[in-house]
Amino acid sequence: MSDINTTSLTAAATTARGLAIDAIHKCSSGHLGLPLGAAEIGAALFGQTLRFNPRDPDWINRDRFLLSAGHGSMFLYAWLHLAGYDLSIEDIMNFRQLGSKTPGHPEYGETPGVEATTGPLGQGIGNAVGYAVSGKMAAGRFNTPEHTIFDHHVFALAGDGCMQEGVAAEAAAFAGHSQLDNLILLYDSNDVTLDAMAVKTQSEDTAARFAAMGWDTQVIDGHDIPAIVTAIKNAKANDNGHPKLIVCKTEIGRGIPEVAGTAAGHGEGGAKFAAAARQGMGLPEDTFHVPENVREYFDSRGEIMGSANLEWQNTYTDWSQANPDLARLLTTALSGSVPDDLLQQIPEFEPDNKLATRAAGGQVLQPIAEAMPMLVSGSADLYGSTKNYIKSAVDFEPQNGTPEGRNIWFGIREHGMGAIMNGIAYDGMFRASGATFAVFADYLRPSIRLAALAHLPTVYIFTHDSVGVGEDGPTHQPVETVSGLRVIPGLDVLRPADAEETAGAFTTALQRTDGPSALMLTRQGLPSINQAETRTRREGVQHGGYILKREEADLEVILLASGSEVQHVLAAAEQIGAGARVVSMPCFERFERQSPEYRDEVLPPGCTKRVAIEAGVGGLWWKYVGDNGKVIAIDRFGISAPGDTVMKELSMTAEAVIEAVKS
Ligand SMILES: Cc1ncc(C[n+]2csc(CCOP(=O)(O)OP(=O)(O)O)c2C)c(N)n1
Repeated sequence: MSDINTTSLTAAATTARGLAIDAIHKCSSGHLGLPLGAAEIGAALFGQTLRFNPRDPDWINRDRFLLSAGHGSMFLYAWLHLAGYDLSIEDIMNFRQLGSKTPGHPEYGETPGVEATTGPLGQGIGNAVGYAVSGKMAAGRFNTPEHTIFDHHVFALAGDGCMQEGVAAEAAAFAGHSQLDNLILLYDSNDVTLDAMAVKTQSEDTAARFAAMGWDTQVIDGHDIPAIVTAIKNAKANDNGHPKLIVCKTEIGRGIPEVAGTAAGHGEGGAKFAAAARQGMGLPEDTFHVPENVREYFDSRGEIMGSANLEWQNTYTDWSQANPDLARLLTTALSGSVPDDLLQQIPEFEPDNKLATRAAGGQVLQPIAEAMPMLVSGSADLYGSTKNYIKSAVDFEPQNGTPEGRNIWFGIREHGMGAIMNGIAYDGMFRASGATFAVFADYLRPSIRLAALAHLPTVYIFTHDSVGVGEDGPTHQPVETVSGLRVIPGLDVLRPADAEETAGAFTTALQRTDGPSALMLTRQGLPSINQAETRTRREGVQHGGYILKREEADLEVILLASGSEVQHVLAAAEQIGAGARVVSMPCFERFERQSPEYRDEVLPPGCTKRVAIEAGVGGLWWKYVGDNGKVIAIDRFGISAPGDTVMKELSMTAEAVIEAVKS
């Protein structure tokens, strides 16, 4: 215990409480409960046990810390400030203001030291599991018997809310099964949620639940700094195949007696007692005050961290000289660059193929996986259907000695998969892709939304993308899903029409590094669209929409479709005659990013006679067909019957297109 400076850490905890009170009082909003209740946890982490260098926030062997309970953002900002990150006292004063580095909930990319965008409860636990997966994979790939480049730990701080969420349970079960012993979850167990005392809604023994999932658990007094430090040190030292849960019993809102220990302590309610509380804690009159001794303490921590970083740097240099190929791979991975010639690496398909786009995707993935060694591909227990297994790689199974594996068996845990993929993506070394049936995309939608918000380049492989699924019936036939994904800002939704468009869609998605992409692929076979050159189809996808078949006379009508319905507009165009143009629209979002000139070239404003068809709800197509146009869509749930029958029954035919043009 002798190396713990309890006096300084206690002073730091009081200072952090003061910063939270002052920031939340100043802007009259925010959540005081956690920053006050978990102040000693912050001191034990940032003042003693976390390994990081505030001068190099991206140090790849730093311990990662995620505040899963993102509402307690002032906890994170106060400790990042004290620890010496580039977050000034003015930034703290600007808490929750326009353009500040201290937004309402932590946002990745806005603040140095913030490892994940959190706020939707439970996601941060899933993200931490993803970071731990990434850490295991990195250690498995890059450490050598002579040199250890990666041996960091991943921490998350979560409250009752995070622990109650299903996504946390999915991710935690995966972590226990996968033996992610590099993961340490601190549970701020204060028996209070937002509306009420936690006993109103929870009566489980959370530690026992985690123990049953294969975690090591400890229960400690979350205000006892030496006890927290000891628990964390034990957790770090134990590479025993078990992730660690430290249940920290705390009092919410500690320091404001009027609200402490009650639901009133959760939000900003306690701020009105700020003056008395500050006095009670022995804080000076000056607000936003950081005493000199606390500054000095963290300055000396900074020195220690700087030396640890330097020592690691020396190991890294030796390692990179001894392993130039590995070093090159790691540097390339961290740069995020993707081979320019990815598309050229994919062999052309036979022109008369009738592949389902999921099957084409499975073929396309193999050369891509060769060209992108850091790409990992998971599935929520549906590899047999989603076809995205990397054949040249083994499974990610630390429990069986293969942490270097690239196929991640997420189990039937779609939401967990989404949050874990985000964690892998935040870590910035591996490219994460994951698969399930399209109709279950909604199970991970909150994670997709966060990937889009945080600009993470995750790739979702959603197969069985329409009522063409057939016999499984309406429960398994997506109708609103494709459009539902299209309305998430920042997400590219790609719905290729044949095998060559699928090659274009995969490469387009993987070459995008500033946001997520969803690939919507068919269960059923589709004809190859030989009316257009292979290159036209492959590269057309990059533009989101393109002329698949140009009119041979004056332009009379434009027929638009995506995915499996493109065959029908092509067939209809043959019947309609020389004035028909066919436009394939695999990705609305990419089309919208093209120049106005390009868009007008594909969809000339002068031609208002337009018909679109899609096997799903039709609302979003109206912006492309306009008031004079027609949309053939499925604005209802599907039918239990063979896929061809359902498609015909619901007007997904060339005849319906011809009919619409005639009328
Ligand atoms: C998914 C989700 N649901 C609801 C909320 C709104 N919310 C924010 S904090 C909170 C209560 C959380 O309780 P707990 O984790 O115990 O936090 P504490 O009261 O200890 O600060 C709720 C319901 C949210 N942020 N995310």
